[in-house]
Amino acid sequence: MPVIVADGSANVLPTLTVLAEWNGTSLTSGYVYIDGQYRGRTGSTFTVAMGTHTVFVDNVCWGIGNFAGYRYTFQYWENNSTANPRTVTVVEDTTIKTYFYGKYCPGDIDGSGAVDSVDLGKLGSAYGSRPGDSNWNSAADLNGSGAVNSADLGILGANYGKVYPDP
Ligand SMILES: [Ca+2]
Repeated sequence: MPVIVADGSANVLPTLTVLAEWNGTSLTSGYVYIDGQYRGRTGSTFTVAMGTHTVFVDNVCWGIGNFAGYRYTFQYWENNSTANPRTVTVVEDTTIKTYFYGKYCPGDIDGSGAVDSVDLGKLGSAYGSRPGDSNWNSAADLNGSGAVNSADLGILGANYGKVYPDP
């Protein structure tokens, strides 16, 4: 539903819903940026000004809940575009969808297939960050909590030395 602006004017803001999917399952752990600002997770609906916007979905995110340990990589949008960020013109309530590729590889921040010192370095660089921070790295948020902290270090430590061959 459109949202009435609470300033007494008759302006009505349209909404933009950003969905994500892997293998037919909706993904709610992707990080959505609209016009460069972090707005929230995939699967959410955001109000935007009428007009053209850039939408970026973080290239890597980790599953949450039943999908913990799955590293998701951006693939393409529903229109087959791989542009990320992409441009979307919103004149009415609009839904766009992105498709990710998922792989079970807990701790493998850089997607190399092994959990090693490179991953530890990346976690260290992003430690303490949240989306929007200059040192934020969604790939280092191993539990998809929206923060890189000791819980992520624990996951990395528990999986250190593991190797995940490509299927
Ligand atoms: Ca985390």
